[in-house]
Amino acid sequence: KQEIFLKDYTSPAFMAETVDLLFDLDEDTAIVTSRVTYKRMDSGQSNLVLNGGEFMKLLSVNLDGHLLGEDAYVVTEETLTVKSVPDVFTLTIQTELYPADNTRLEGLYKSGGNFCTQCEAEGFRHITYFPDRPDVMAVYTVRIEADKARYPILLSNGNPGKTGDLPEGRHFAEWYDPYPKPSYLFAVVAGNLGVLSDTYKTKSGKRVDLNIYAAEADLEKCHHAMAALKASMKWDEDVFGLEYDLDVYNILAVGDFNMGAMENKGLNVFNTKYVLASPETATDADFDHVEGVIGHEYFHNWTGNRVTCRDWFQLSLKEGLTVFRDQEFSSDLGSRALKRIDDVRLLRAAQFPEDAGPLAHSVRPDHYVEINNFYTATVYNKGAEVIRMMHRLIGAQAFRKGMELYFNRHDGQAVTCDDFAAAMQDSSGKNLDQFKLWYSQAGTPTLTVTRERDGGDILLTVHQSCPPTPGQPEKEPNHLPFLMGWIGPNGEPLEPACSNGVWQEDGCLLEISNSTETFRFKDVPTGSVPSLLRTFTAPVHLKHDLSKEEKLFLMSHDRDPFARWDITQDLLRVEILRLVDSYKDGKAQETVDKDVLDAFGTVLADESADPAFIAELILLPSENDLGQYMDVIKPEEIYLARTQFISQVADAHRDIVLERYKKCREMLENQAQYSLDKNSKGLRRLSNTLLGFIKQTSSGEDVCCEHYNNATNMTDQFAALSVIASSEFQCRNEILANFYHQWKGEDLVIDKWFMAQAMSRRDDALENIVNLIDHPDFSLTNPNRMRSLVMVFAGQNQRHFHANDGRGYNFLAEIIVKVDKVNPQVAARLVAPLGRWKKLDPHRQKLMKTSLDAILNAKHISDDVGELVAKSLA
Ligand code: B3K
Ligand code: ZN
Repeated sequence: KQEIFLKDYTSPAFMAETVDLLFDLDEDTAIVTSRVTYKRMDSGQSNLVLNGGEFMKLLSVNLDGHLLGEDAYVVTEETLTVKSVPDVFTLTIQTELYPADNTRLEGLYKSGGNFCTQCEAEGFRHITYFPDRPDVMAVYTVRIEADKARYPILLSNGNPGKTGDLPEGRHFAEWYDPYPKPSYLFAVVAGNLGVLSDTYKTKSGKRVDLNIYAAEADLEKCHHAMAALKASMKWDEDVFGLEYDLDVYNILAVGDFNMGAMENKGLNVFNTKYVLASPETATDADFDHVEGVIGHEYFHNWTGNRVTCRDWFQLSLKEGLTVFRDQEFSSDLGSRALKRIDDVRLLRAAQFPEDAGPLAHSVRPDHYVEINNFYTATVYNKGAEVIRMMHRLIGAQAFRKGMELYFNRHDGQAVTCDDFAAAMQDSSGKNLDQFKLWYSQAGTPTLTVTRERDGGDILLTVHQSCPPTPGQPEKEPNHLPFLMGWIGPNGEPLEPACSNGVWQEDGCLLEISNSTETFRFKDVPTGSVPSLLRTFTAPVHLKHDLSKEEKLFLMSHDRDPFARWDITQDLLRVEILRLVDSYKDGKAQETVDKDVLDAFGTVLADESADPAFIAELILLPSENDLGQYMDVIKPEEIYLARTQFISQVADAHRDIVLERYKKCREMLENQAQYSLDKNSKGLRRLSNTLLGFIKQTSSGEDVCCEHYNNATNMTDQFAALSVIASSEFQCRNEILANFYHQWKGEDLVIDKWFMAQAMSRRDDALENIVNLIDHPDFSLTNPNRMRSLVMVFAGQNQRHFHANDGRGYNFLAEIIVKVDKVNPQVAARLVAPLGRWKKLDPHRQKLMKTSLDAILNAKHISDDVGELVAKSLA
């Protein structure tokens, strides 16, 4: 495949106006008849060029009722060119597809015996020949025909139309979607499925039928998703005034799916992982993810579907904005501070390393080979941060007005990130020209904050810089909001006047646009401490000159929960890294600082705060996180130092830890039943986090095994399983076996069984992980299963992935080559960890590059994997 460039964009030469599709489904094959009306847009183009794919067979081409001979068109592996077409015409094409053989899970495929589709980004071209690009928007009518007993449920986008019986035990259903849409939002489903139904009444009084389709046995696990859907519909009405626009909203849950879910108009297709949830089989975090993803796909109905992307370079137009919307939705439904902590953790864990490595790209990339490689943390999560910064810079009211303006201007269109920014600029009057650098410039900026006293005032200087990224050696300064506060010497919040900052409800907003900016805070008493980058108002690395004492002070006095969490992470990170640095001859020469230990004790004993928040405070930075702050990552030392830190805390505060744990458990046991309310979730979260410390004490084995044995829900059971799987406990093997037998057949839970082992830091873990590939329940073709072992290992088990003999790298490289044959999109997702070699020592660098070379040299690697491996080696 050729690299394509944003600068080469040209508008479509032909528009498709109406699309009529007939799906004639058999057990293994499908015949698709597509009848499309086209209109010439560019008089310079006499031929119609359509996209296609190598996995379908062209049966016939018919123009305005005339069957075309083979001299009238040209077929290549990727295109169909119809020569010298009129200005307006109807083209009817028949193709034959083989969904049962489709392991790429793109286009039309089968999962669990049912037919479903995945068309974003370029799957529609594997169904029929079509201008498969998002700026070609058409109105679709669909008719599906299939065996009635095998496939009683027949679905597509939009509103239902006629249904009826056909000869030979077959039946049909028709669907009509009145909203013009790009082909990537097309979907069709045929299957034997159960359904959970409900209704929603929109704010203008329209009744919408809601259906979640899943395997009959899974229907009882769909209630949480249904509640989340209704809450999403209500939230979008309340917060943005946006109402649902069809008579039905259908969701299908499938077990084989490349990503989380897909927002097809009126017919979302979901990975079962983000629909099914019951207390016995799903953790509290899983419940939250279901809610978040259901919200995300629903919110796409306006941000993505009604207004879509002009081209795939603009992907963040819909994804960044929709992630921002789902984050706000979850914040409003749950706790804003906890949600922000989660989101920032994810940004730092997934996006910062991407931005610092060979695959760094801007939020709006300007070139690509395979668009599926750009559904990244940068486009999604940094993209959401860009929207969040706009929201902060112009304010919530202007943002809402800007959204209205955006829909007024662009409903039914395919537009660009510039169009979105223009709506925000026009609604607020704020110039966003410099701000838009966030779309085009890759890399995470570093902000360095220093303080200087000038009489009674403090001069606070913020300096910004951004490292080079591939193709972008020099960076311009960014425009960003920087929220901060002050805590006075007695621990009370202060609001000193600021020369060029504006005090808002949650702090003083500084606007930064130059590489160095100084702010004067008037009359700041000696001993006051600044609370910096509150709520993480910009996706940056923050460097500051706060002393350990000042951090400890903020830890106990800052009332802003996010800032309190972040400074605690900072303190812990610095302390653990000090231990890492002190490693010599396999031993740390240092022990944990007494003040840090004491502060930890104070947090543990704090009964006034929300237990979930305490859990966040005591959850140490991950091994991956710590590595990002080192010039050269030392995986083994990081693992040892972090474990040493946990042991010392557990030693120093043994009684508080155990007591706190017991109290949480007692409070939970006193509840009549499992509940998803904030308090119960918090108590589970805290007690489960404490298990990690208890593990390191002499009563560790007893408490952890008892926790496992007493568990009545997956949150507790999985927390204990994870700790035990990574331990040397006697009970380990028995409990792993027990879990497996209890849950055999529950796919999403068996995924967790693989996951727990993939995360194990035991000395023999790598061997075990390699052996699990041969486990009868392991599968390379089911993305969830494959990821639960391989992705979790490579992404989260730094100690063993970076095994000094290169076994971790080899293992991953071999799997990538194997998966690539089955499903290139999913294989490509595994490449990133191997590409981060610049951060390792020369020995490991060499091993990693050898593994990357091995992939490149394998026979027939896909463009998906090829693009990322080549970039990773550069
Ligand atoms: N838009 C889809 C992702 C499609 C990925 C294609 N490789 C899900 C989402 O972001 O809502
Ligand atoms: Zn999305």
